[in-house]
Amino acid sequence: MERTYVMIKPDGVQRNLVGEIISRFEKKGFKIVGLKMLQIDRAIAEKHYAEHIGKPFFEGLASYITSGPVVAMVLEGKDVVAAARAMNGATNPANAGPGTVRGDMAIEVGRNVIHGSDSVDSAKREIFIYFTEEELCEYKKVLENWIYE
Ligand code: D4T
Repeated sequence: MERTYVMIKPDGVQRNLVGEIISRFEKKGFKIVGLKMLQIDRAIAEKHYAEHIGKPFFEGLASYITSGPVVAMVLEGKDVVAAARAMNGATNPANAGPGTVRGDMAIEVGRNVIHGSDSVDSAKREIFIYFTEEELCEYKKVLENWIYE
C-alpha cells in the first residue's frame, strides 16, 4: 500500500476546516497512519519547500506556512498519492474543481488550505521531515474488506 503526506495549512486550522478535511479522507477509505499538530519553523519550511527557495513567492509562502499550527498526516491506501492530489484540487484554487478541498474551501494560491505530496518519492521525503518511523502506526481496520476487493 502506498503512503502520502498531507498537511492542513495554517489557514485551514484557523478557519476550522480540520475536521471536515480529515473526514473527507476517512470517508474515501484511506487509512490515517500518522497524525499530529505542530508549528513549522523557518528551517522546516526551507526543507519542505527547498525546490521553491529563491522564487518570487517563496518569502510569502514561508511566512504563511510558519504563521500558525498545521495538522500533519500520513495517509495509506491504494494509489493514495494521486488520489489525495485529486481530492485536494489544483494548486491555484481558481483552477480547482468543485468537490475538491481547494475548489470548495479556498480562493487564492497563497491561502490554499492544504498540501499533498506530488509523487511517491516526494511523499517518502516529506513524511520523514515531519514524522519518525515510530510515530507511524501499522494496523488493520475491520472495514478493509468493504473498501478493497
Ligand atoms: P503544496 O506543495 O502546497 O501542496 O502545493 P503544490 O504541490 O500543489 O504546488 P507547488 O509545490 O507548485 O507550490 C507550493 C506552494 O507554493 C504556493 N505558491 C505556488 C504560491 O504561493 N504562488 C505560486 O505562484 C505557486 C506556483 C502554493 C503552494
